Amino acid sequence: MNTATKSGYITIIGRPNVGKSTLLNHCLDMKLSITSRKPQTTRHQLLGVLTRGSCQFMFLDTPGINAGRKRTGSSIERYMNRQALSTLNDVDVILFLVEGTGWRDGDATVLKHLAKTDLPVICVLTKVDRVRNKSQLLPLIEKVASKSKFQAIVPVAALRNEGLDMLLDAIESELEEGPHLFNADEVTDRSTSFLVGEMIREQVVRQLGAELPHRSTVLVERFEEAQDQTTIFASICIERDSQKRIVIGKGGSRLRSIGEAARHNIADFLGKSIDLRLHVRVRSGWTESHKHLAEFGYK
Ligand SMILES: Nc1nc2c(ncn2[C@@H]2O[C@H](COP(=O)(O)OP(=O)(O)OP(=O)(O)O)[C@@H](O)[C@H]2O)c(=O)[nH]1
Ligand SMILES: [Mg+2]
Repeated sequence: MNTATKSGYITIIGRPNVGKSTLLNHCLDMKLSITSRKPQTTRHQLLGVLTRGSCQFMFLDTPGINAGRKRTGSSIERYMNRQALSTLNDVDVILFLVEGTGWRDGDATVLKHLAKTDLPVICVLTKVDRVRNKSQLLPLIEKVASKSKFQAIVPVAALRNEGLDMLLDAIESELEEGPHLFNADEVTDRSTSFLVGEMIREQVVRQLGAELPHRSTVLVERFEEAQDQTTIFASICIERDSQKRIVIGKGGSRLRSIGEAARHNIADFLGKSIDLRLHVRVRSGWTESHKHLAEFGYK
């Protein structure tokens, strides 16, 4: 009998909004990473562990890589690119995500970074449920194949759980024998407080207009445990006083709606009743200040 186990780190890389976090969540069959229709939703590296039979997949979800912002970008944008690119030095397999609806300039930017490594790269064509005529995928597969050497090119529709087993098989065949580093029931190394903060930020990103989400962050201050309920105190931090009324909304309606949706997801995740006390605070210039970035966990 062959009792050898396999394990390895797999980074999920691609331009913003290509479907990285959704792919991670559907591979894990749980909502670990936050997602939205807006680009630049993910800000931090996030480990998600899947143990399937004798193989342990240690996925790293990453922020979308942006082009040409090295000098002009804000501190937070540079932080996000670093979070993604730094994974390229430390993994066994790279998943390079491209939308099944077509190749874009942003994909070429990401591919340039991949050219610097000689790790195995699997190209994942995402959201193929949006491609009505599947024969349209063939020209894209040919185009992608002509750009670089990929171990495999795998179409998936993560939202419908299509293509995921094939993808996992392709990854597994690239991984070497090795011990499992996590227990089978462990999913991440991130703290509850980090995950709770992300679930609140997800609603900020989803419920506020285009600009504000990038100018705000969430600070989880403390948990108070009672017998049948946990009270969580957290703040949404913004840059300017004038943004306060947008976050709070008419008669507090927006803040209530953000809090209610986040509370629901947090209660689901923790499997217990939650009271969420949400405040809005102004920290001017936090996206530019190294001190504030560090305080908010952007190290
Ligand atoms: N139709 C369809 N939509 C998808 C699929 N996968 C992701 N999406 C949608 O694409 C949008 C972006 O998904 P995310 O998973 O947040 O993308 P991301 O690459 O993590 O984005 P950033 O973190 O901002 O870089 C969301 O609205 C998802 O619901 C899919 O398989 N099919
Ligand atoms: Mg994401």
